[in-house]
Amino acid sequence: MRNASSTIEQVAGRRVWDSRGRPTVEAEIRLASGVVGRAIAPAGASTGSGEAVDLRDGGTRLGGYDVTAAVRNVQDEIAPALRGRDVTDQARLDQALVDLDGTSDRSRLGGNGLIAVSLAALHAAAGAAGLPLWGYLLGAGTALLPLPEIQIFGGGAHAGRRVDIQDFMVMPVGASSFAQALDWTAEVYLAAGTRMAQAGRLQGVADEGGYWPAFDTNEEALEFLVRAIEDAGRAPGDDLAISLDVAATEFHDAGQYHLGLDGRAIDGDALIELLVGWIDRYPIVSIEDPLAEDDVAGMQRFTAAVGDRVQIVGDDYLVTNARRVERAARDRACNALLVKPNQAGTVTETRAALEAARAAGFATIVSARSGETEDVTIAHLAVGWGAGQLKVGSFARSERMAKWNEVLRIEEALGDTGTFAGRGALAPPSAPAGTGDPRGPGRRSG
Ligand code: 2PG
Ligand code: MG
Repeated sequence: MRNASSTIEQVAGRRVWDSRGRPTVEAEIRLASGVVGRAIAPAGASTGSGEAVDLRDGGTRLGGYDVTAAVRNVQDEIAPALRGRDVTDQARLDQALVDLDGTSDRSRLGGNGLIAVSLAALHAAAGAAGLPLWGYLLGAGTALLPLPEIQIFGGGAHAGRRVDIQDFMVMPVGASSFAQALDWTAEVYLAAGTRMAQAGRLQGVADEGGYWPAFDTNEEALEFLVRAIEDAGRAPGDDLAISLDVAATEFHDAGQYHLGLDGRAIDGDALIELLVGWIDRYPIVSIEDPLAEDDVAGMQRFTAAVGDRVQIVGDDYLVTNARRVERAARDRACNALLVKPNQAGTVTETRAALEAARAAGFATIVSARSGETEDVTIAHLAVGWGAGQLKVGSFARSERMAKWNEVLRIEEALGDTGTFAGRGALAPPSAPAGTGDPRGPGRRSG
């Protein structure tokens, strides 16, 4: 017999607003017991072509970004299909959503509505169990607090293409707790802002709260980042390392990579050479989407060149898809997965991609989108699934800080029973002797 307390009584959709001032979908699920689960869909700007797609109204109103049809679909189609179902059976619930949509890219009902409903169901299930979401997902497992990946300069599609590289980030690999990792990051963010101001280049922030990248070259941003870490009294590479999201799909066209800032177009091999040069000269531990999403041969060459010393993350390339992860593992085309629930479309598909990554020996990074809200679900997923790493954007703006702060609360609740993932969360798991440790060679003088 069905457990009445976990039976879905009502599913509601509502239009709310995201961090770019665009409409997005919130879903709310009420159980027979009165427990309510709620979640809001985020939205990307540099999206992979294989992602579940958001349903937007189009036209001229609100730039075409309105979501009235997606909200209506939650109310009119999804709600009746879920009413009376057991919320604790997430896999069946998600399958019902996928079947109801009927498309491979979730374009009929809208990936935005689907992920909001799927995550709301997960929240309701945790609520029915009387547990915080992270605890519901973790069960009896040991809790791992994620190594944060935090943007200091935002570029690419998040900053009007002011610089080509999308995210210049730090990872506090030497910190001994999540709280300390944030302390160090706060000092670096402050130092970077001061340095930008002194150089007359402080022009506000990009979409994810990182400083607007008023640089003359892509590499200058790396220089500034290393200096900001030093200004904060920290050791680049040992305390805080650098990570990049190249988001190369965004500036790729017909086999050429167009570096707008440097005023030249280069082929994949030249881009690899450029990136490997940076890895040699700067304390870079992680590079995301170094080549375009369909440049598998390039990803393979890059992984063969540096996959034993840096983490190579597939975002647009893998789009949180288990089959793509399996293929990438066979192809040796990267060694880590960026996990974005709204790329997959449902919680179950997201989890499947994470499991596929784990089975392949890949590292995993739960990630926010550039369009976000106060929703903190990903903080819970990162801990509950033991992902090891969490990418949220910068250290400013409350849609970002809400997630960092939520992990602080979780860390406090865990007390001695939680372990900070630290440097060990990065791929590759162990660098071969002779090539140094996974943080790479560090910054060379001269
Ligand atoms: C990414 C994300 C977050 P977007 O590319 O990793 O930085 O950006 O949400 O625009 O895809
Ligand atoms: Mg990315």
